[in-house]
Amino acid sequence: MYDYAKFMAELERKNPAQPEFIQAAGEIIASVIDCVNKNPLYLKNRILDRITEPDRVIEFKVEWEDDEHNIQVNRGYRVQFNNAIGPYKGGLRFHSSVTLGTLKFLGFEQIFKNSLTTLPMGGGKGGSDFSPKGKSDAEIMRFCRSFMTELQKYIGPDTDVPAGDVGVGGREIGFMYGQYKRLRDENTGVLTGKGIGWGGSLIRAEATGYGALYYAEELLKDFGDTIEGKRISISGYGNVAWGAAMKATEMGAKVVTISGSKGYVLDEDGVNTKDKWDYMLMMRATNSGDLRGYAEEFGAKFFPLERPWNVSTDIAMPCAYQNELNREDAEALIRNGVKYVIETSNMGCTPDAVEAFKRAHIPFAPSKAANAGGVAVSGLEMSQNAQHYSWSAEEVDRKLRSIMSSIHASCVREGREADGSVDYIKGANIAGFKKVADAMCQEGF
Ligand code: 2IT
Repeated sequence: MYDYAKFMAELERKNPAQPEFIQAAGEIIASVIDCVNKNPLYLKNRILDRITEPDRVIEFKVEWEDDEHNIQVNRGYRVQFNNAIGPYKGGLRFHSSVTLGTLKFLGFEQIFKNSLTTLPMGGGKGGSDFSPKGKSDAEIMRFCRSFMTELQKYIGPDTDVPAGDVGVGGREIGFMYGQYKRLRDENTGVLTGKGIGWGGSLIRAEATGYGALYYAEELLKDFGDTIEGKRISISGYGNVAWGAAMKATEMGAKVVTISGSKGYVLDEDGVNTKDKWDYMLMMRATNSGDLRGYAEEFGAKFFPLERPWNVSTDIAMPCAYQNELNREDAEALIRNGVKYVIETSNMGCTPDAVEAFKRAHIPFAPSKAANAGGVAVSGLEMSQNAQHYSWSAEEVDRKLRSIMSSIHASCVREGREADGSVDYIKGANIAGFKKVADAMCQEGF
């Protein structure tokens, strides 16, 4: 039998100074421990000990030259966490705050998220402490080339398929894919999020944001409610926030906030026109994080150095970073009448924020379910590459919608409580976990 406190104390001892990994593992283990303790096969297979240890962690040096001809040194990583149900799959994050602990938390979450998508993908994550902020295109290219020169030794279309995450979009994927081909001469689609003209999938760029709205639509249905007419606050301005703003608008909701590292914008007219969405894409390309220009251009209000959680809203959708919404923010949202929280950034809410929403009976969609649309369409990109074929936007979108609805159904099936209510967090964790744990038992050690 596993004892939660004892197991977590031992995990912390083995993984010092990795608080985000401990937080992510703690949340999942809390959800699944009863199910594990009731299953003799899981106990005999020591599933919790095995699943919390990455298969492999690769750490390497990335040397590159900046525009002033100075040599720069960064650290690169790939965490190949678990391949029980398919090749390692997960994004690369380039951000100054990246540490091994960050990537272990993201890789661990990715195992269960990928399992929920219904597609055969294992869990992995990688990245670097390289900050693309303020770098020229030429500098980003030199960095990406150097990063891939080392990473290519460890990845492959049936082994490990990286993609984008914070700081890694179409441009970075292009530079890395180009270098992979230069070194290996293979057109096997070893990265996802590629350009449409060279092996990418339609709807991949939009998929995380679209998928979050499809999931939200299903969750609201559980309460006899719809997205139409809702006021939504979003944080972030990148790829995820962009896709979410477009789909929310299409569904008849109004997105009133977006945010960057310098503050947030309150746009009472709604982030609802092509010009505004294109502005977000332009901001992403320059990695500036400063939305003052948006406020000036579109006549919105800018709140320097604040987060958007004081604004009254029906649906809150954190779309930026882990732990970006804390207990105080949750209490402000609750005071201002928030009805639903769709956590769209990976582990966007702190545990005490999640607890506050739970106490207030606010339905909460966890990120590993709500944001799984991105990696799901990455999986569909792999399928298209393997067939040397590409599907229409409508076909990909239809598959994405059906995957999000099946993820929601799994969360409800495994998260139903005795009183009839649904704990979507528990549901997502148990549903994602069981498939991987069963595979590990069947495949032996
Ligand atoms: O957090 C995520 O699911 C992603 N960054 C997408 C990963 C992927 O392989 O598309």
